[in-house]
Amino acid sequence: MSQSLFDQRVRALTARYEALLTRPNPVDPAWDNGLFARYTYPVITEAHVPLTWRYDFDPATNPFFMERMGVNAAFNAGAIELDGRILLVVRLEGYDRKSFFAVAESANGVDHFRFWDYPIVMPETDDPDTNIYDMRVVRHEDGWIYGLFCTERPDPAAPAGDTARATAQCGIARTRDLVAWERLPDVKTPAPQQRNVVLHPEFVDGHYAFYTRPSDDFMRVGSQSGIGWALSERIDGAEIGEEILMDPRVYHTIKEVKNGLGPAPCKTARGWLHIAHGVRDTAAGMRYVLYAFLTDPREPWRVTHLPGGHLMAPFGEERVGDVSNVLFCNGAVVRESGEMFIYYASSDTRLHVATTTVEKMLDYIINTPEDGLRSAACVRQRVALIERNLRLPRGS
Ligand code: M1P
Repeated sequence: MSQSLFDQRVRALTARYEALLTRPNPVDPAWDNGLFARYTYPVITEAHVPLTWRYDFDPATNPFFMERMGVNAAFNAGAIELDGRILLVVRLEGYDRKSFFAVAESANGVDHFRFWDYPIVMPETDDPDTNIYDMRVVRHEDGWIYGLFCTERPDPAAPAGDTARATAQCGIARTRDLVAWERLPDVKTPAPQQRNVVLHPEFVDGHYAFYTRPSDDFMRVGSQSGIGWALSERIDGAEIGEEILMDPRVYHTIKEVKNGLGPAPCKTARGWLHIAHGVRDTAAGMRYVLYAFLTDPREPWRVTHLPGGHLMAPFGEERVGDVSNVLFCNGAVVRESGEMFIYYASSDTRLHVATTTVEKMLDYIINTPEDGLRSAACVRQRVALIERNLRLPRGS
């Protein structure tokens, strides 16, 4: 390819990239449930990844200006507000299937997200990670910002020739600015595997407190029962003893097969507001939806309000992707105004935002009936609602 064709191609791709990054993201008019707004476009996709991370710009080594190192997906992001900007620690997955973290920044939290110059090079422990993903970013009252994430390695107990069996544990790193990260030892827990471990933002009885999701196996939680709660004296070499089961899996609900906490909970006047994911089995595979609940202000492991069913489920195009029928959330930001940004990924492929307020979320969580657990009980809840509505004076 001639130099001028090469330059033309660079200019065209750069222009297309800039148009994507500066595209406004209006509220999606197709969605209106009074609780949260969805937006027309995902906030981040693999196409938002800088061209310099994917292309070799040197005509001598890349004469056709072809993509050298593709990125397959951009999803499951941790989130934090820092100096008035919304920062996402996005899970990027290369064509090589390895996930890594990269920070993207936006002033308004719904569009114009732009990645920083380099992805995060996460330091390793003595036991190198094969894959790292799904960071929960937590500003702790000890002054540090922590990133808790899943570290995946081959299972040393796998039978010879089984190259797919993996183990999942919780990795921890801390930072002040999301640029320089200090890796701490992985959390030690009694369970064979852990994923979706989240650090509570405050000390509890002078201890660091963790939400856990113990599992017997990489994909299946087996005999383990749901979201747990546990304390550790230290964070540098955190070791969890007994886990209290705080939010169990329940037969024939949205969290029948497994569940896991999303972002660190946010403190409200009525208690700790949590977002989690629940998983059920279907003939087409597992379906992941998001749900919300409230826990006691002083005893954050004690659930006080748990609406039945999902808060969010895959909608429209969100249903389809690398792992279809999945919504997953590990990041949310609450601004001082009470505005809440829920960053959720669809089908392990792309990242979206939903916006609401803490006031609306509390109304939803406190006033939505709990799961009746049986068809008869659930239909009675609905009939009660209909009866109350029909007793109201009719509008003109
Ligand atoms: O593929 C859906 C999700 O599966 C896992 O979540 P969980 O451990 O709760 O099943 C994670 O690998 C997550 O990254 C992924 O989005």
